[in-house]
Amino acid sequence: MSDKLVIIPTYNEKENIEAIIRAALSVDEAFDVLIVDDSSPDGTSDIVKRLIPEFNGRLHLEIRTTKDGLGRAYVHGFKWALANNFEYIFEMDADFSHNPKDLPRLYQALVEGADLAIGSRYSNGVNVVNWPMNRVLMSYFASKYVRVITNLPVHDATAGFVGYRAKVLQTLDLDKIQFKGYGFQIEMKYKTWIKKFKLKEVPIIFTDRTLGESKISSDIIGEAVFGVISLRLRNMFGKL
Ligand SMILES: Nc1nc2c(ncn2[C@@H]2O[C@H](COP(=O)(O)OP(=O)(O)OP(=O)(O)O)[C@@H](O)[C@H]2O)c(=O)[nH]1
Ligand SMILES: [Mg+2]
Repeated sequence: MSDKLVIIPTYNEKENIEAIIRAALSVDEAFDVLIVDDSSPDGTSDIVKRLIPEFNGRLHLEIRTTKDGLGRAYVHGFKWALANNFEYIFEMDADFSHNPKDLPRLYQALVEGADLAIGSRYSNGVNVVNWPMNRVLMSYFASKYVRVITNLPVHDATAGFVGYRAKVLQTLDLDKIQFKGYGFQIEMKYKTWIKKFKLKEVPIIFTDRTLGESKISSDIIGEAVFGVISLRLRNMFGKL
């Protein structure tokens, strides 16, 4: 087994799942892949099950019974990764917004001393392809907003293409991770930073999905907007 694991949460990704698995497992530095599927009604997990024998123990599947948000799916994946002794643990979407070919650069940042490597759209201008302008603006200003409220020294606070050293995930209290959607990405970075771990942004280009449907919703956005303020306040009062 490799010491590097890519966790991919899925909900109704039948159009993308086989191709993203093949792409992630064909990156040079052998990464294992864990799919965390929330019992997708479109049968995503059946496709994964069919592929498992082909990859000699490098492809793993965890199925959760209900759709419970990407944050919860990642926490499940993190616990699985720690229980299985992975040292380098990555988050990646199934929809090819994140290019699996960038995984080695995230990994390299961890090897060179970062505890959290962030695939960043905004460390070097705005590197987003095919997103409608309102999504780009919302995401860009969300990062600015997070920075103003929390001081978190990161240009892309909602980035979902990241890598952790295992010790970060061992240190954070995973059962206390509260947010389910975009807020989850902010919460993880903020908690990692206040524990004095080293964060490093690695520039990436983000491309909008071409297949399947987006799962973003207005309550996820609301959770993030108010959640950031509550994170800051709870930290001020020593409650994190
Ligand atoms: N297990 C699980 N995975 C989820 C859930 N919600 C989203 N995902 C997955 O998380 C990843 C990101 O979700 P997307 O729908 O692409 O969200 P997004 O990237 O904000 O939206 P788009 O940019 O419009 O695609 C994808 O791999 C989804 O299948 C969930 O509730 N449970
Ligand atoms: Mg997406």
